[in-house]
Amino acid sequence: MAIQTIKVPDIGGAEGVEVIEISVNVGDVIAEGDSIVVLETDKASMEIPADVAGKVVAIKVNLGDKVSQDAVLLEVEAEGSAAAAPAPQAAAPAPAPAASPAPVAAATATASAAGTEVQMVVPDIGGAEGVEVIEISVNVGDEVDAGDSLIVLETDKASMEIPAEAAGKIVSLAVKVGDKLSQGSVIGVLATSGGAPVAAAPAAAPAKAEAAPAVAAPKVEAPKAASAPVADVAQTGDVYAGPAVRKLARQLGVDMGKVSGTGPRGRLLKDDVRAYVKPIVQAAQSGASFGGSGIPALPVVDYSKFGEIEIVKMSKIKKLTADAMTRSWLNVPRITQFDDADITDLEVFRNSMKAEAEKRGSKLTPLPFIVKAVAAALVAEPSFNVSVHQDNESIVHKKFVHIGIAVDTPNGLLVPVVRNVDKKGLFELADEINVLAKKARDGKLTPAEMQGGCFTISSLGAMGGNGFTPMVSAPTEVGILGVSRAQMKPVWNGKEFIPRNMLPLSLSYDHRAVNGADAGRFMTYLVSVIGDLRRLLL
Ligand code: CAO
Repeated sequence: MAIQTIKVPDIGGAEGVEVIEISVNVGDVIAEGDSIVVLETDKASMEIPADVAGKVVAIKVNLGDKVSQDAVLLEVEAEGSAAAAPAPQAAAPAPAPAASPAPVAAATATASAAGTEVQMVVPDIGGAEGVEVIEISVNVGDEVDAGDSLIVLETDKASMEIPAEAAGKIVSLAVKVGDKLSQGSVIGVLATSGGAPVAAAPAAAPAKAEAAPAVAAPKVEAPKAASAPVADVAQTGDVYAGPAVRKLARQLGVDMGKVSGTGPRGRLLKDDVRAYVKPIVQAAQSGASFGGSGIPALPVVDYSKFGEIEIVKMSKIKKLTADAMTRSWLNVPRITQFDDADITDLEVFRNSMKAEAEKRGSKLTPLPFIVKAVAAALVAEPSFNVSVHQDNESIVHKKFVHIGIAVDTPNGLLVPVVRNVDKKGLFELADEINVLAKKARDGKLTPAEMQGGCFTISSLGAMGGNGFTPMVSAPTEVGILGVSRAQMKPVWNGKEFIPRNMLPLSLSYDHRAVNGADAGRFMTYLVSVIGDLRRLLL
């Protein structure tokens, strides 16, 4: 078996660079290009890749050692090398693996001044082409100092920050995460604050680039000038991590900002990322529903211990409803307000219209009246016809009035949406509700017929009850009106109690979007319209 050594390659002339991570153990089988150790200066960290595949038989450095070019890092029993002569590269200064383009310290963004605005471009990055943008460290409008990181690029083996060459304000950005950049690619425009940028000036950085041929050897010791780019920098924003750790975090979808680093000076290690992910995976595998908000899972219960049971699968609609309700419950701070509407006159009018309705084939229940009154209230109180925007910083104001009607079906709850209710008459609404309710019960509603609602009405009036607290259909709707069973009640008119037909209403709303005063106005207006339909004409 031929034992080969892996040495520190050309690291741009840096001397006494600290070993901060040893990524392999004795006995590990490594492939060419695998990261074996991580070295770090005060400005940059770099992974040293294996230039030989095989089994690690000895590790020749310890954490904290200071190494320079040609220092021996590992001894490897090279793959398939039983009878082979020692590979020449084992003794020679380690050449760079072709697969890992060099993160080369190079000139910072060159700029062409146009007044005080300069274009920021990718400097010489050692000939690497199509290097991925993994982070954008600034936003348009940000003030930056010379040397502040603008973006982070990453190859398979290295990441590098591209710093601003001058202080100023970011005017525009021309790149996004995932873009592939090469030398000269435009990053954006900077309005420099201190006159012309110093881009063309620093000789140190270009010189560094020239000194480093486009091979895989990582370069360190970025020039100290403010405009100097930094090769393989590990500190990005608040996260201090090497490229392999960043890659692992990205693959697992981990937000590195949430992981505590246990490496030297708080550096994030692969083990830190794994330790963060492990309990989440374990909780998911145990069948627990583990919400992003850290909601404790419900305990598993064996109901058969208490008596005979039968387990029946939920219908698809019931499962979707369960998910939607849980989402709403967890995301929407819901308030429910109660009131009674006097429908005595409405009922007199409705009964007077029954014969006419029957003649035209319509069924006139109290529901179309309530739908029409809700539409009028949404128009009169536009602060209620809104949704919280997904950016959680804006409110969506709707210029249309579409109302969902909760329909009980054998398969579960469905909510078809009646569009442009404010523009429709009572008979038209009654007919449309009947058609949609029938389609719902027959399982014939299309997805489009259940989308776009501003508000829902859930009528349990035919079944009974004094009131309930309906759930808001999040995120698209802001409120829902629960309608319970109308009853004759004694109402004080200032002189005496008189019998009135009172309809209990429960208004639930998303308190992120609507405040109590708006809801109070909405409910008062709604009750007044239901109580006196002539108000619809005002
Ligand atoms: N008080 C007293 N009686 C009422 C009433 C109320 N609030 N609402 C309806 N009624 C009466 C109707 O007038 C009708 O009586 P008549 O035939 O004598 O006129 C009877 O109850 C039956 O009405 P209906 O249910 O056929 O019609 P509707 O227009 O009231 O409701 C629909 C239609 C589709 C909403 C309803 O059938 C339905 O599915 N409701 C269930 C909604 C639901 O499941 N909500 C819970 C969702 S969870 O938030």
